[in-house]
Amino acid sequence: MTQTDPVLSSLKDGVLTVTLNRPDKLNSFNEDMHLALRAQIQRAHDDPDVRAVLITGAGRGFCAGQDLGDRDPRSGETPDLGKTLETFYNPTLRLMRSLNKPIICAVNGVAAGAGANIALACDIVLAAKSAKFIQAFAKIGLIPDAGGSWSLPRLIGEARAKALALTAEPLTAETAADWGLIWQALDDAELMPQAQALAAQLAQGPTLGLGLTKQLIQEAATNDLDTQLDRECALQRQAGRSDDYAEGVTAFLEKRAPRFTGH
Ligand code: LHQ
Repeated sequence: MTQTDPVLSSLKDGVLTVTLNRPDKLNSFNEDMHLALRAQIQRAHDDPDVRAVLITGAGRGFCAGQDLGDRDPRSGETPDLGKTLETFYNPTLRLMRSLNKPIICAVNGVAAGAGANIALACDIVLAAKSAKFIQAFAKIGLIPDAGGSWSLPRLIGEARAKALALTAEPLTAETAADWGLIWQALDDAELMPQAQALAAQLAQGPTLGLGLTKQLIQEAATNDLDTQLDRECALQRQAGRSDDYAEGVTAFLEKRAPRFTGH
């Protein structure tokens, strides 16, 4: 791994930290960064030692979306942006969503376009108070992608989602937290320590149960109550057979801290 790798990664105490690393371009996505990010999410799927993922950005930005210099319209070529989504964004979004481990996002600076929506696809989003979320698409004639047209109205309702997407107005981290778009806005100096502490806490948690919890809450977006109650039965049955359930209850009865293994 070198300083010029498009994504930096490290695995420590169960936390896979993934840093988008094109700071000169505010970590906007080129093909190499897309593939490198996806490889890290795939690693989180495959490696049992990974029990939580923390995504952040290098430098002053989190991610400014697609690298707009990558495909210059002045070349005269008609782009197929649908293909870009199918090839690059959508597989990564699906991998993040289906990962049965928590993904924490530490939004260290501006998150624009697909960069904002990649952040919102994470399970718990913390942001520095100086960070802004911008649905920048309308400024260049595009529509919200990277899952944003789905997540925005679900997180903050249609009225706010439409206004953000149609105006491309920047939203401060504090307002994003007030609206329920993200979990917390933190003082800039507190962002990484708190994000790392949260990731470490989750990585020591009952990973199987946490993964089932993530899955169940996601399924609720499309299930009716009856279906969801049935799903709770099925997944609680599974959680109840885990080593971590036995350990959690035993630790409670013995008045000590649990030692979860993730199984
Ligand atoms: C950038 C970028 C960038 C390249 C800053 N690209 N260089 C699109 C197309 C294809 C398929 C599917 O999906 C998508 C989805 C999308 O993501 S569309 C939305 C793309 N993103 C944007 O429209 C945001 C463009 N960036 C901005 O509006 C500003 O840079 C923001 C508001 C993010 C930050 O503003 P500032 O803090 O004032 O920074 P800056 O503009 O000075 O940027 C710093 C450098 O980063 C600068 O380079 P330079 O060499 O001049 O120092 C920018 O050119 C570069 N940069 N975003 N997306």
